Amino acid sequence: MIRKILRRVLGRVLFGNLLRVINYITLPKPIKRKASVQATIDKVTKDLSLYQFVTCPFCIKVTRFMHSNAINIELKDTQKDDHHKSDLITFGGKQQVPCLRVPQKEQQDIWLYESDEIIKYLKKMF
Ligand SMILES: N[C@@H](CCC(=O)N[C@@H](CS)C(=O)NCC(=O)O)C(=O)O
Repeated sequence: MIRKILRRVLGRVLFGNLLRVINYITLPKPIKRKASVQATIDKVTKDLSLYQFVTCPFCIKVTRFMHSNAINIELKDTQKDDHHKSDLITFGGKQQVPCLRVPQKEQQDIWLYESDEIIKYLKKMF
């Protein structure tokens, strides 16, 4: 039983880290925009945050998309920081990552789960 759990956990850690390395060495170059256009986009994304952790394949999918499209969003690592993890559970509703937090001026923040939905949202935004 313990062996089984150990094997599963170790497998996940190894797979996650392998994916992380492959992602790092195959990262495409980000698109280059005019400085003024990039500044406008940065202004829009300045208050957004992505709850994630580095060995999560679904998070890598989203951060990779952000990287290639030069979308700068603050990353909040839920494995390294317990505050981020508890915020995600308390306000977002579940521990699942990736989750994009979109602050709203006069309403409750949007906590957007599901990597495909996050990418769709970012594509629509730009
Ligand atoms: N369908 C989701 C899957 C996300 C997912 O399974 N994330 C894992 C980490 S790789 C997770 O947060 N698991 C913990 C949980 O679901 O509570 C997506 O595409 O974002």
